[in-house]
Amino acid sequence: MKINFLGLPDHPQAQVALLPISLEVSTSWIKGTKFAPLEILKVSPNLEFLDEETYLSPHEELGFYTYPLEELPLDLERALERIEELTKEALEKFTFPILIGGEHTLTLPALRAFKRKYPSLRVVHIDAHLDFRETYLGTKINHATVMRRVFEELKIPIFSLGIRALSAEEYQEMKSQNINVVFSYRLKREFPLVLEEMVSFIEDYPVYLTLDLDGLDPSLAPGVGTPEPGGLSWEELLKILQKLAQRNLIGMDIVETSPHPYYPFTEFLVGKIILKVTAYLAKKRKNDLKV
Ligand SMILES: [Mn+2]
Repeated sequence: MKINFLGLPDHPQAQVALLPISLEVSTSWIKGTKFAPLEILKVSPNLEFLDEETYLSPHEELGFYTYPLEELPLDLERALERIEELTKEALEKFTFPILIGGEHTLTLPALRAFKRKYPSLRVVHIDAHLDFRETYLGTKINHATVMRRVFEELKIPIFSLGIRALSAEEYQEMKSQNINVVFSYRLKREFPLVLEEMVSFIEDYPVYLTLDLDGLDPSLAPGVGTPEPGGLSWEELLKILQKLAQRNLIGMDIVETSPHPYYPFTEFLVGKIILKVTAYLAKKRKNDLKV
């Protein structure tokens, strides 16, 4: 099945690839991330295509190509292989892939593909949870261990923001590995400083953003499986996206949306995030051309 983002035909010179990834194997509480990509694409034609801040329309400036929705294999290993293969293909054909999840586990196979193209890449991770457990419910690869696997297997430096639900054990482990963790309460108190720290972490390295929607405040993104109060505001998220887009952002994922049966707040929000980040990238490209 193919449903295009914004309801527009694929742009013949698209630079942005949207990959709907209906992965749901290990969700711990409210189910539904499997249906999120379809629901996000379905609501997206109701968004305005012009970004008011940059006054640019990313579908014209960069162009979108939406991958068809496909059923993933039920076996986790095979599903992860398929996600890696799709990401690899998107990286060959497009300059900016965005994976639309689906559960957070998909970040591991996505980054396996990104790491081959960008060996020096760094990851910015927005999440309420550290996702840094060694194992969870007896398995090593799932939404609660995914950042640990990214760090151990792929050796990718991580900067985590918005954290406010964790176990002492995973936090100690992250600290001992010198991983940057910014708790949400500190982000709120010292936001300009936190932004500076993030920028000095990414420097000019290729940077990938993994955005778990529960990193945002549930008043903004209620459609998640494990809502935690005290998350990032819309304005804080936009500042972070702007900073990343001004540097060397090369791809991202937006994961853990769990569609609400009656109110598609969170599905709209994901569409808006895609428009915002691509508008910022389009703006940067225009500025670069001017220099
Ligand atoms: Mn997560």
